Amino acid sequence: HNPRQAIERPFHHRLLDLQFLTVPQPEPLRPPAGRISGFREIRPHLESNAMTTDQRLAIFERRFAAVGEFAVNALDQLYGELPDYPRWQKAILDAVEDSLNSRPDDLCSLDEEREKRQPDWHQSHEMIGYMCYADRFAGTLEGVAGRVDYLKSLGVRYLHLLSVLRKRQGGSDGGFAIADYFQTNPEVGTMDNLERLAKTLRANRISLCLDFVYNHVSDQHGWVKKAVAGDPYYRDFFFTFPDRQMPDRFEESLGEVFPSTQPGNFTYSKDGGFWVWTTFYPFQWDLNYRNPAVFLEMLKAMLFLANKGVEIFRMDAAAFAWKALGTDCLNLPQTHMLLQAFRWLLAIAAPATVLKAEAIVGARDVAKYFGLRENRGKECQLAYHNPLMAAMWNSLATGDVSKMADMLEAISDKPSGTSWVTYVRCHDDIGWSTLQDSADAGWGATKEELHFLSDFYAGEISGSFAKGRKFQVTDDEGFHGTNGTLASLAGLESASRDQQALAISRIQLLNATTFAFNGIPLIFMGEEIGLLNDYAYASDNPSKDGRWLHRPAMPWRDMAALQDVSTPQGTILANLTSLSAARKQLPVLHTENPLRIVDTGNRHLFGFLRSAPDSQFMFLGNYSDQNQKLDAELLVRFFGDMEVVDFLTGKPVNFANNLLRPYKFFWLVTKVEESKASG
Ligand code: OTU
Repeated sequence: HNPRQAIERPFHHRLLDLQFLTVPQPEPLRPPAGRISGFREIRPHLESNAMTTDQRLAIFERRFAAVGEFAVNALDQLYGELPDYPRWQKAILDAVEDSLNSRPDDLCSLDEEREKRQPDWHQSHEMIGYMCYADRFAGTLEGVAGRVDYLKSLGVRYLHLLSVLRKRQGGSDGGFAIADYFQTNPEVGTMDNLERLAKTLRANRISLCLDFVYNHVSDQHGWVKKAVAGDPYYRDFFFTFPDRQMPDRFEESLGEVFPSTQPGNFTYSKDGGFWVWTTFYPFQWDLNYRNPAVFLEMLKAMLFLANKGVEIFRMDAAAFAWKALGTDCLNLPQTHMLLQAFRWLLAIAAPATVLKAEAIVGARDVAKYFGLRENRGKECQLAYHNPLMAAMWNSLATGDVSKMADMLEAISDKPSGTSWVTYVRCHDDIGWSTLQDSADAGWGATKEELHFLSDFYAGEISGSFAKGRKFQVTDDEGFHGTNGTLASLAGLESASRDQQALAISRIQLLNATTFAFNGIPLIFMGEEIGLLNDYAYASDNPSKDGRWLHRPAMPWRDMAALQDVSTPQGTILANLTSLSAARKQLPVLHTENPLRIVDTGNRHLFGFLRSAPDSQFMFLGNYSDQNQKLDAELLVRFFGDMEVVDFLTGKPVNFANNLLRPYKFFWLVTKVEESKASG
C-alpha cells in the first residue's frame, strides 16, 4: 500500500478548486416589488431620544424597502391563508415600528454602524465567545460586570449569559422554563441591571447574547394560567387535547428529548382538564405558532430585549417550533419560515442584532438553519456546529478522523454572511444520535459506534481516559448523551501525574480545532481552567438533571492557584489565552474565508485549509495517541516552496522527520504571513 497514491487523486482536484477560490461577496438583496398595505405613520418617540421621529421614519422606510419583502414573504407563507391575515400582518409591522421608535439612541447608532461599516461583525476572526450562568459565574448581573477584565483577558467579544430572565419557581430546566420574558430573574438583578450590563459590555466591545426560549414557556407563565382558567384565547396559545386520541397519533412519529426521565411529549394538566404538548419537561408548554398571536407576542418580547441591548439571540431548541401530524416535528419548512420572519423583522427594528440557531440535529439538517437554496443566507446568521462538536469527541475516542472529515466536507458550503459557532462543551450533554445520518452518507455513525462512544465516555471501556456519565439512556437505546466537563472527558480527572500532559494535549487539540474552524469559538465557563466534574451537584436533590455534573460554579477564591502555570489548570488557561491572541492576529480566520477539508492521506490526521485571496492557513492535528507520519509532500502541495511556520510557536516546520506526536497540532502559515501578523 502506497500512502502517496492514496492522497494523490483527491488532492489534485482539491488543489485545482483552491486555485480559483475567492471570497464570495454577500448576495445583493432584491428590492421588494412594492409597498405592502397596512403601513402607517410612526408614532412620536420619547423626548429624551435625540433621533427625531422623521429620522426614524426614514430609517424604517429605507430598511423596509431593502428587506421588508423577506419578512412579508415569510409571514405570507406562515399565515397567508388565514382569513384575518391582513390584520395580523399590520399588527406585526406595527410592533416593529413601535420598537424602532422606542429604540435607545445608542443602539440606533450601533445599528447604523453595523449596517454601513460592519455588516460582518459577527464573522470577525476577533470574535471569541464565552458562555456561563450569570449566577454561577458571578452571583449577579452586577457581579458579571465586575468580571469584564477577566473576560477581556481571554479575548472574549461575546458573552452568552444563561438563566437571566424570570424563570419558573422550583425546577426550571436551568432557566429554560420562563415565567416572564419582560422581567429578569430577581436573584441575579433587575431589568435595569441587565440594560446597564449590556452597556458596560458594549463599551468593552463585548456583545451580549441571551437565550430566546421560543419553543415553550413555563407552566407559571401568565398565558398558561389563563389557558388553565379556561380562557379560549390563551388556550389557543398551546396544543391542548381533551383526551389521548390526538397525542397518541402524534406520538407515533415523534422522538423523545428526555426519554428516561420525561418520557413522551404530552402532559395531562389536572387544573386545565386537558392534555398539553410538552416536548421537554412537563412544566415546559410548547407554543402553538399556527396561531399568529403567539408569533406576535413572542416577537414583542424579542424586540423588547433587543432594545435592552441584547445583540445575539440564541434561538433555543430551534428545530422544534412547528408541529405537523405524521412527522417528527423537527426541522419542518415552517420552522425555517418562523426563523426567517424573526430575522427580517429584527433586521428592520434592530439590525445590529443577529440570530443564533441552537438546532441539535444531524449535519445535513443543521446547515439549513443558515438558509439554503432559494433562501440562501436568509435565516440565522449563526448556528451551533453541533456535528463538529460530537464528531471531534468521536475522533478523539477512536483516533480516527475519516468520518468527521467526510461529514464536514459534505456540509462545507456555508452561505455568505454566516458563521458557525464552534465549541467543545456547553451546558448540555453531548448528544450522540446527531452523528447518525441516512445510509447514503458514508459518514453516518452506526448504532454500534454510538454505543461505543456512550460507553467510552462513561469510562466503561478498558483503556478509556474519560470520566463522564451517560444521560437519558433507555434500555433499548443505550447511547443518548454524555455529561461531563471538558477536562474530565478529556482525561484530566483520571490521569496519573505522568498522564496529565496527554490529557492537556487532548484539551488543546480540541480548542485549537474550534479556534481555527470557520466559526466563532465559544468557551464554556470553567473549561478555560480545566474544571473537573462537580459530583456534589445532586447533594441537595438526588433526582436533579444529570447535566449539572458539568456546571460547576466559578471558583474565584482558588483562581490565583489555578492560574499558576506549573499546574495543569494554569497550563490550560495560558494556552487558551495564547490561542485566543493568535486567532486575533489571523484575518484569514474571518468566517467569510472558505474552509476546505484536507485529505491528509492518514486517517488519524485531521486537516483543513482556510484561504483568503492573499493568504493561506492550514490546520493539521493528530487525533490519535500514537506518533503519526505525515507526507512531507502535503506542505509542498499547498504552500509550494514558501517557508512554512507554526503560527502558535513561531517555529519553522518542514516535516523532515515526518512525525506528529500524539494529539499534536499545527496552525501553519507561510513565513511571510507570520511576519505580517507580528509586524
Ligand atoms: C435546549 O437543548 C437547551 O440547551 C437545554 O438546556 C434545554 O433543556 C432545552 O433546550 C429545552 O429548553 O432542544 O435543540 O439533550 O441538548 O434539550 C436542542 C438536551 C435542544 C439538549 C436539548 C436541547
